[in-house]
Amino acid sequence: MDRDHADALLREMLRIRRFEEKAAELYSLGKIRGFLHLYIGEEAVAVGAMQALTPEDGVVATYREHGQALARGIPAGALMAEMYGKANGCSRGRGGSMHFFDVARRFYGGHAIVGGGLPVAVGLALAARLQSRAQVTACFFGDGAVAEGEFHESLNLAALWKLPVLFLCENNLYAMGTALARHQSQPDIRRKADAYGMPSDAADGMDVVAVEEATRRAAERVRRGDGPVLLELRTYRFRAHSTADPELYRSKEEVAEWKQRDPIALFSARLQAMGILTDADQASLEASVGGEIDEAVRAAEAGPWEPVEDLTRDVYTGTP
Ligand SMILES: Cc1ncc(C[n+]2csc(CCOP(=O)(O)OP(=O)(O)O)c2C)c(N)n1
Ligand SMILES: [Mg+2]
Repeated sequence: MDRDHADALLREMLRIRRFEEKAAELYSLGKIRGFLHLYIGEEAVAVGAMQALTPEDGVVATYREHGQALARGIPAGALMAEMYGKANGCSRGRGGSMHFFDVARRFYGGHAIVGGGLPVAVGLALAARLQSRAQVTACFFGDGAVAEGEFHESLNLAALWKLPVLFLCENNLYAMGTALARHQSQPDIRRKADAYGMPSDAADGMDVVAVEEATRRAAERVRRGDGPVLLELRTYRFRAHSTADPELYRSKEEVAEWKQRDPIALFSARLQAMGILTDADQASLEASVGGEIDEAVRAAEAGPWEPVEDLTRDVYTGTP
């Protein structure tokens, strides 16, 4: 493996991990409020998949989107400030953790409604087609979203119209407290694409290289103009669903077993074994990522609150 690329993958995963650990700490201090869905354990999915996308491609994600936003290049300070509700946040402090948005980077949310991003992605792909723009729209969604009508409607239309959508299912086995096998008659998610005549694939979501390879293959296919592809990435979240979750639906042993396959630890061990990462490299990477996160917190702390006079700006109200 090319050393620079390996470094970049490891750095991106570490940035997400440290950013979220800090966010959890700030949440317990009351600096961040509302919901906070951590991606810890799933970093290889966002980082691996993002390698296959160009800046022209669109990205749609869920409320568990800190990883995608960071990997897409939205500055950590703009994300931290968003979670503080500050005006220098990427959504001007109006969205918070679940609603990151950045038009310039073609990052179209952050969607709090389960499955809500799927029709948006299909619409973006249709717009790209109508405007003759070569653009793939990558749509991340959870295993819980496959139970939603929007999932089926979106796959159907995208396949029927051969739209350039890359459907990326982050299958972490649970939708809040509901295990996949408790809500799906067919728990093999990729097979759902068969009903729409859509090609599909699956990859180990704890292995950043496997995710990158599978996403590159799928994205190339979409780019050729053959229509959408469904790619299932099998992963696991190490933390609770959100901030208030006693985790009674899974055993500590199961969580511990998955932690043996921590995507960051796995990848750095692999690089060490290949002789392209030393302990000193890892320490300097940690220091540089730590500095970036500290800087992000400073930006959030120093950021301005939106002036009260602006609070009704962009608020949609119907006329009675
Ligand atoms: C339409 C809708 N129904 C229910 C909820 C409440 N809810 C929030 S997250 C969630 C679980 C979704 O699980 P999954 O899609 O697997 O994503 P994960 O949280 O595992 O990343 C549910 C049911 C919601 N936000 N939207
Ligand atoms: Mg899930």
